[in-house]
Amino acid sequence: DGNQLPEIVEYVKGDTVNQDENNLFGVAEDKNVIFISLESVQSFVINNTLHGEEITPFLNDLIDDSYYFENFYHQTEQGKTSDSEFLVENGMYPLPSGAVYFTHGQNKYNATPEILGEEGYTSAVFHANNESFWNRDVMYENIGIDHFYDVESYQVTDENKVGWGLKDKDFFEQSIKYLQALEEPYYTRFITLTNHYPFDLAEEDATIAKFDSNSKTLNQYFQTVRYTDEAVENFFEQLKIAGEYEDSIIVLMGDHYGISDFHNKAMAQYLEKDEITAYDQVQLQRVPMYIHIPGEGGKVISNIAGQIDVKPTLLNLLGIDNSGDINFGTDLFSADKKEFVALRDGSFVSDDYIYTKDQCFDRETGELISIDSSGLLNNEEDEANNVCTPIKEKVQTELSYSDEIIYGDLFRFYDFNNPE
Ligand code: GP9
Ligand code: MN
Repeated sequence: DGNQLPEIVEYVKGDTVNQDENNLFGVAEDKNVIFISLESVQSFVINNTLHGEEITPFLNDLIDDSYYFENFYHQTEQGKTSDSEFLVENGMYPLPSGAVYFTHGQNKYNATPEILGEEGYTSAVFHANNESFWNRDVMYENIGIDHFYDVESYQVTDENKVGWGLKDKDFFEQSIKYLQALEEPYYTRFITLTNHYPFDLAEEDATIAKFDSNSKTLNQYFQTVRYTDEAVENFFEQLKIAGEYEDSIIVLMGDHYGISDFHNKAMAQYLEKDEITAYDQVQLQRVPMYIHIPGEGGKVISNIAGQIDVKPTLLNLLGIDNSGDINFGTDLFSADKKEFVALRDGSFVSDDYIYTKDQCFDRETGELISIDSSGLLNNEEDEANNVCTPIKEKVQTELSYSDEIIYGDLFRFYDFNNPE
């Protein structure tokens, strides 16, 4: 019956957004959007080296003429790539377990493609996998994505596939003709695939040597990340040649981690640390996030942020009034950002603290501040004991509001065109 909705609406209004405080509102009005979802790319490879070589030379250079968010976290759970898509399109959290794309693919949403559709945009997703993977065919139709170029749209041969399917370079090359044929302005998402576990790559495609550790997974990861970096570089060139570059804003985002905590020993070896602590584990959930706007300079932004923030950010850049929307993000360019980034397991990052697994750390130093009441140790200093608790409670409230909307399909009871 939507009984909880007024409370949630109040919360969202009081706690989020603010297009007025954003001086980039409308800078990309009527521009195309090309969103590149970088499979399993984590931030630790950016501006980092292996065997003395840059791992991602193109993505490193791209920082110079993009807005680059260096403390941007993925917020996905079991729905992996589909969870990241859900976050980006809706500014809501995916579910604590299962994949919302499967379990609630037919809910009412107010997703970015629907909003942009009303503004005259054509939307499309490009991804060389079966359309039903993650129930995408159902969800995409529901949220107003006009075209889905799935595996059927691509020529996949023994030569141009590896691991999960079509190699990223071939994927981008074969996509260009479809992109060019789209009516403008368009809102598109390209989902890469080569840098997917188990990170297999043909010898001749590898342009950096493997890492040497007890983890075959991490050893190979650097090679497929490098391959994706090159594929994106080629894609930028092709976009320029095809005349699709100048009128488009290009967003690049890592979808989720690629290297799980199972590989922490090897990860510690790579990062030259004694061990990967719970604090490090949270920091490893950072994924690269770029917003490239033609004619706008570059800037590295250090504010804490997450995938939940993408929707209001994009709508504001495109100059679309979204003040009546219900989402849990804040514009990445707003001076007045939310005080926390919630990870889906209840861990959070705030300006000052990182909380995870009942432990509260200083965000800057990684020092353990306390272990809270439900933890194993008793801390002498009660006050220090509690610094994370008030934020932890807000995080719980926010996650459960988002879940309630999804479980109750509450947007059935909300008129986005006439918000109260
Ligand atoms: C599959 C691709 C990768 O279509 O999105 O899936 P993932 O396992 O990362 O969710
Ligand atoms: Mn993925």
